[in-house]
Amino acid sequence: MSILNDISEAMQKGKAKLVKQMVPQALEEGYSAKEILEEGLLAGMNIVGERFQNNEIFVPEVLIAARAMNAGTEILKPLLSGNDAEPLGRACMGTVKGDLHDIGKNLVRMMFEGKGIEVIDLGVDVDADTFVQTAIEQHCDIIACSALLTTTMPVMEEVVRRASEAGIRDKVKIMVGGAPVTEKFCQSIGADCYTADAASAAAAAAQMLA
Ligand code: B1M
Repeated sequence: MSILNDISEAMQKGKAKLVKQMVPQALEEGYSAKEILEEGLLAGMNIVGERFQNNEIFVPEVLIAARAMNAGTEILKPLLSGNDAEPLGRACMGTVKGDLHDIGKNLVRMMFEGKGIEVIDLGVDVDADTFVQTAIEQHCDIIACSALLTTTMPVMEEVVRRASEAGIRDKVKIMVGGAPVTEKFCQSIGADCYTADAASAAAAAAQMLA
């Protein structure tokens, strides 16, 4: 069994300390940060998601697994994001109102920073006005919204509407993403860009700013 499986299992069990020990070990064994993220941590989180959906585990277990996941991604952060790129532009980013999921948003942030895009991280449970006011006050080129719940996706439409009402719609690109979000949804609400994962979100953002 590879250390990536061990990382996946430790993450699923919420063993943050073990994950913290094994991630550097996997790097020493020659696995790349991307392999550790995708085949270790994200693979583990997919299994957690399935078990959660099947009512085999419940919110507390998912929460400690999420903490273990964050412990691992913190170690990988400098490797995934790099730090020598020239600033390309500025984005404000958050998980929308009513939604507390932030693992995906944090990955998107890391990838944006890796492309040299400054990120103002608004955290979770962010309302439409906060996105728009921050974009105005901090001169952001991009508003990036993440949603993991079907019930919170409509906040993204509100962000687009509030940006139009505030007169900044032609100055700011609005990006949307998260597991339930689709290209069709993005188009239906008049946002500018949907991507399925963090790396393509950063690539698309960099392209829009170039
Ligand atoms: Co919740 N949860 N959760 N949860 N949770 C889901 C999302 C769910 C699908 C589980 C399930 O039933 N199978 C389900 C949503 C159902 C739905 O709406 N369709 C669900 C539910 C129901 C809930 C609660 C309502 C449960 C309850 O209380 N009864 C509750 C809601 C709380 C709230 O937000 N108000 C809840 C709570 C939680 C925890 C707090 C326990 C925890 C979150 C901890 C945290 O984030 N700090 C949690 C977790 C961990 C999950 C699962 C298991 C994993 C989510 C995750 O982090 N995935 C999830 C099941 C699943 O997804 N399989 C589930 C890994 C992460 C890297 O992926 O965020 O999708 P993701 O990000 C991806 C892409 O989507 C993309 O990039 C990333 C990959 O590169 N991406 C973007 C994300 N944002 C982007 C933005 C972009 C572009 C791409 O541009 C701007």
